[in-house]
Amino acid sequence: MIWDSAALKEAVRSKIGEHKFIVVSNREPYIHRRTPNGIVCERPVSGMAVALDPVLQACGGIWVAHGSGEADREVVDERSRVAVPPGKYSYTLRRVWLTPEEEKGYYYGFANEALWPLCHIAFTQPVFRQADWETYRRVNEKFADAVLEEMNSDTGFVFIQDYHFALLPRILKQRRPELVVAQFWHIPWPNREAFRICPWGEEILDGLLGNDLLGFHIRNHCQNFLDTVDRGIEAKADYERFSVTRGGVETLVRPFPISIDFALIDRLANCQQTAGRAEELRAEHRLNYKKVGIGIDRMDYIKGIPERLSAVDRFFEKYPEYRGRFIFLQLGPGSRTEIQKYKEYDQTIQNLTAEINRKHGGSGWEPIILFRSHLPPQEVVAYYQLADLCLVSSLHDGMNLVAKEFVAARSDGEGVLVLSRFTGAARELEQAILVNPYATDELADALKTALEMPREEKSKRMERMRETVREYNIYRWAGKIITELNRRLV
Ligand code: GDG
Repeated sequence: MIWDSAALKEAVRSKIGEHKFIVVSNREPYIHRRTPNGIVCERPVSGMAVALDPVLQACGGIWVAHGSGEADREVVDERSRVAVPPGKYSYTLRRVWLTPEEEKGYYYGFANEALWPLCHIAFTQPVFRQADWETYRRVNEKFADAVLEEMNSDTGFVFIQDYHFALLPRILKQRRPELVVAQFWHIPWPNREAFRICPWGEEILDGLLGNDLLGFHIRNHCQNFLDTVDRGIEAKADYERFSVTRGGVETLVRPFPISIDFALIDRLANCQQTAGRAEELRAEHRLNYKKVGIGIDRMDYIKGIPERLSAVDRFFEKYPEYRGRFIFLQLGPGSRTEIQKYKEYDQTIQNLTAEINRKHGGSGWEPIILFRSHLPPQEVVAYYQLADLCLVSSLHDGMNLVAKEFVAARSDGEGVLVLSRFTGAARELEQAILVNPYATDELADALKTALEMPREEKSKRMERMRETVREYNIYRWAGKIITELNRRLV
């Protein structure tokens, strides 16, 4: 059976039934912004929002999230609630308001300067500030208040997203032990040696063990979590059942590889508008008669962007016959620019691009085009379509949705995926050219292999990967989690 939106809705109806279903995430599924034409409601581009929106629409649940849009306060009622999606009104978005200090300490500080580098082995040292930790704790309490207010005296499920809320499950369980609480951790879980440096490691583990179900992308992250718990806190890890028991209560630890809406991207890729836009982009960037490689990422140090640019540099050194014949496009928006490390990273990428373009470019041709802005979703697909290869060179990545989107956008069987071994996606997309992003020569050679791969082989590999992503799609991800949660309730 291939999971789709209808199958997911059916699963929700039969498994969640009369129980309340509350999703918690930092990022909201709908954002209200002011424009010269009045307030508009936008959808942030996020795989998680795409997956969970139909679940909430099917069961009329509640989504609790940080109200971060500049017009968010203008559209809510006195309880900070707004009905969404606009015009359809199937569920409630409950916004939680944070002060700039709270956002700084909880989001930029502890979540993104401590937990993010701690969980990714990308050799960026985490910053552990006592004040950030205290703010993180306070904000987790604040979200708990909002969730419990929404739950009222009902029974139900709370499904928490990500590393912004490591303490929330325990707080919820302390106040309402009968609730079924699950969490999905969208980033890797490191090995226990790496995790040991966190000054508040025990509190974080205890917080997470408030969950009935804790999900990671891959089995290896689950195993790392079990190891960390086994040595780091008074609890019993069961490697057979993949669970942890603390204080007599069990937390199931399971892999649920996240994915994309394959059918949606496939449809977008095959519509004429997208093909037209791809042609326009080819002309705008002067890509005609050239081979094209692309990378699309938030500018984040885990994505290995300088490493990939160095490989492009090495590629032209080793294979100068490609000068003037190959262009690499690095796309995607800036990210977390309030954090110094990210500002420096962005500067490094700009400098490196300029240096490589100076070194190899000439006669109206530059080897790298760096285009740092937020693209409309259809344009992302148009870029996937015009590329001969897509390069994902993350130093470490929980899953990486770009790799799966590229595959979904290539029903033409053309296009080669060059994929870092250190992504969760590499476990499923075995027919990609798998690479070590730290090995510059290996990466440079992979570019050549991709560009010279015979058509038949390209299309065979692509078809296998497309089958995988078609089946293991985002609806399956959500459906499997809901099925597991339901077992806990009955
Ligand atoms: C975290 C984990 C895990 C990028 N630029 C634009 C744009 N994008 C879209 C891509 C893709 C998404 O952003 C990025 O997803 P990733 O999975 O690659 O990366 P993270 O943001 O780091 O996500 C990751 C994920 O959570 C889900 O669990 O896979 O491992 O780090 O969808 O297409 N979209 C648009 N314009 C852009 O300029 N519209």
